[in-house]
Amino acid sequence: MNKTVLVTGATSGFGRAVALKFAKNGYNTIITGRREERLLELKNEIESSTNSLAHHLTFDVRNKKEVKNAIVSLTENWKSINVLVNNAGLASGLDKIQDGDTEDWDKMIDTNVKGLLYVSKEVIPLLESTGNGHIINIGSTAGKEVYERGNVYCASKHAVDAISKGMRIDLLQMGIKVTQIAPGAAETEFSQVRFHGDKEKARDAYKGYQPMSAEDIAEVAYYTTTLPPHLCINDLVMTSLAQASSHYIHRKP
Ligand code: NDP
Ligand code: 8X3
Repeated sequence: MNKTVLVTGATSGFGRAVALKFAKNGYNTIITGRREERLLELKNEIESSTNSLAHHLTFDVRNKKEVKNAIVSLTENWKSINVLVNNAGLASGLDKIQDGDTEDWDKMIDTNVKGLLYVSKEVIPLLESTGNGHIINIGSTAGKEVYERGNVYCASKHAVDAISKGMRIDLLQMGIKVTQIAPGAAETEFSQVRFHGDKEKARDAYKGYQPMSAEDIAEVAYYTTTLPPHLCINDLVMTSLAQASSHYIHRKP
């Protein structure tokens, strides 16, 4: 029987690539996000290009009720989840703290921290029932170091770092693996969202070096699930060769 992965934020970037990677490797996928058209398109791509099934759930991770209703709506054949990839997230704005927009702050904290918690709360019982559950939380190098203007985004990803450690401790006796993947810069829609749709600023974020791709993150996320049952990668920081830390990116002129 196929295993099942639930991926949040599957309409774009890492989440989309992760869903496709797992589907290509025989997993049925539960794909989630707010943009339903994109979920339907991805479901179609998965089912036409792999032997796996896809089921989509459209909800906003910030809305506790929507999260609960979506997970409760799963039929029995989708209720045994082996892997949860908590990926949905965003940076909104890149301002000094004194210039920050409280709307941006709410979005980041509500999505990256509270959303991850709401989804985990509903899915953990389904993971436990499989006897071999695995949670992969997508953190960031921003959860390891703080950089200028990163303030609240960095705080939200530091929270993911702490929550991942807490989950690992609390879920120990349930035998659920918890892996945090903390990527550096990767080219997705991330910077367009961060700069509120300003495509030129988004492009500049990747100028002069080769960032990672969404497929790079998907490759590594899938790898962490291929280890023997007694092994768990707890925390994995990954960057492109051009990036040494949040502060050091080697850009060619
Ligand atoms: P994208 O903007 O390409 O994708 C973000 C995904 O998150 C989309 O599918 C979006 O779906 C979903 N999402 C955002 N807000 C919500 C919400 N309220 N409810 C449900 N889904 C939501 O960015 P990435 O793929 O790059 O980002 C994925 C994760 O990786 C994020 O957590 C990000 O912080 C993290 N990250 C990104 C890095 C990068 O450089 N790209 C580096 C390190 C970490 P929809 O809008 O349809 O709801
Ligand atoms: C995204 C990477 O460097 O913009 O988490 O914080 S960075």
